Amino acid sequence: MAFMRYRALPQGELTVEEFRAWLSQFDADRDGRISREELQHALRSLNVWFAWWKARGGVRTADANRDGAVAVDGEEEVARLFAFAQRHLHVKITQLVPC
Ligand SMILES: [Ca+2]
Repeated sequence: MAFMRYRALPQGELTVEEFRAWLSQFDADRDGRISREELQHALRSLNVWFAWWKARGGVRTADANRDGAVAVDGEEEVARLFAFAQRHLHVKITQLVPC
């Protein structure tokens, strides 16, 4: 794959929609789902340590329907991954569920 520059995760407090927009750029095969490999790229772009290990944990936590990936356009799986990011990546989130 060619070297790509990704949009950075916005600093400060994030909404779910901002998180989703950031996440969707890592959907390399455009199937609407973030696989473990794709999540690993996302975490690497944040210079997260142990990206492989955290990507595995993130998908495991967020994959509500157990299809092995996180649905980017689904409410539940993105919300779960968002909660995971908040706990493990020290990402600040304004609200978990958009009003
Ligand atoms: Ca994908």
